[in-house]
Amino acid sequence: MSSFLHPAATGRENTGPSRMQNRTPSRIATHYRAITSHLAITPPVSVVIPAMNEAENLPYVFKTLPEWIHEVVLVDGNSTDDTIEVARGLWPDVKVVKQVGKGKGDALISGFAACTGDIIVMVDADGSADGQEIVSYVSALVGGADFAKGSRFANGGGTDDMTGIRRLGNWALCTLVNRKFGARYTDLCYGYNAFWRHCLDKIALDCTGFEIETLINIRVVKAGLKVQEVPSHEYLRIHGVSNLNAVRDGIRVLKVILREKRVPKAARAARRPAVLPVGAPRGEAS
Ligand SMILES: Nc1nc2c(ncn2[C@@H]2O[C@H](COP(=O)(O)OP(=O)(O)OP(=O)(O)O)[C@@H](O)[C@H]2O)c(=O)[nH]1
Ligand SMILES: [Mg+2]
Repeated sequence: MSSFLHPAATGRENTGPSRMQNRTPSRIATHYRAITSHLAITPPVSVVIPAMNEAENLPYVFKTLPEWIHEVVLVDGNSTDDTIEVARGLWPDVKVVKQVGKGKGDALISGFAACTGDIIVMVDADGSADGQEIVSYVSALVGGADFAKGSRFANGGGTDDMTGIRRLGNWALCTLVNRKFGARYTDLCYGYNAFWRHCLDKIALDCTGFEIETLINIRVVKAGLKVQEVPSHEYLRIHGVSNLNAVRDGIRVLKVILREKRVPKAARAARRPAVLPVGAPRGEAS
């Protein structure tokens, strides 16, 4: 099988818009609809895509998104390319949140606050995630999990996009989280995950950078939520360069792990949640 996803047509000639015109969210929210030949669901599914200068990759990303999803929320990190225009050309009713702060964590927190679906899926915009896998995440959630955690190292998962040093760092940090928090994770720093929206109240996210996935993974365990790992394949970023710095961001992840071990549950519960209620997004949505 090819390691690359294939691009959708770009811009105005894309076939996506006409395909999307038949979607009516109110019908989606109250009726069962088939997402595979063997599964029909009622909960609306929101897909949150953090994107910073990903115009060239978006056609690959949107092409793989299933047509039954309720909404796409794209959080733009002050892109200097045509990220927003390309997104609107590919998915006309995309909700664009213009990020006020900085960092992937900040972007995701803003995007989660803007979601109206009951299920939220996080998908990177660099072409490394295959939207066809969303059905596996949703299946895990409707099957009883609170949090469907993507894993490149679970049976059936894989990665084309990990250097030796990153693999080692991810393994070491994952082992540390498992030891310190009693988790049984096979992967830690991976951006493809999904959860029921009500989880946000229990994990009160408050970070700005790439440590966001680690923070989520730790907080769901601390909150006693039911986690199911979903095997996932990470493809190569298609265009552009990574925003992640293995050493700098690895240290940030380590700091979060150590901080979370120190913070007692009660102190965290007393904190003001960084995720605002629906209808009060931190970014500017349009
Ligand atoms: N809105 C926003 N998106 C961001 C920011 N930083 C990263 N992203 C997005 O987050 C996603 C993941 O970032 P990447 O740079 O691919 O980092 P990564 O996937 O952890 O690392 P690689 O495996 O090297 O690709 C991409 O869709 C980025 O565009 C940010 O500050 N703001
Ligand atoms: Mg990436």
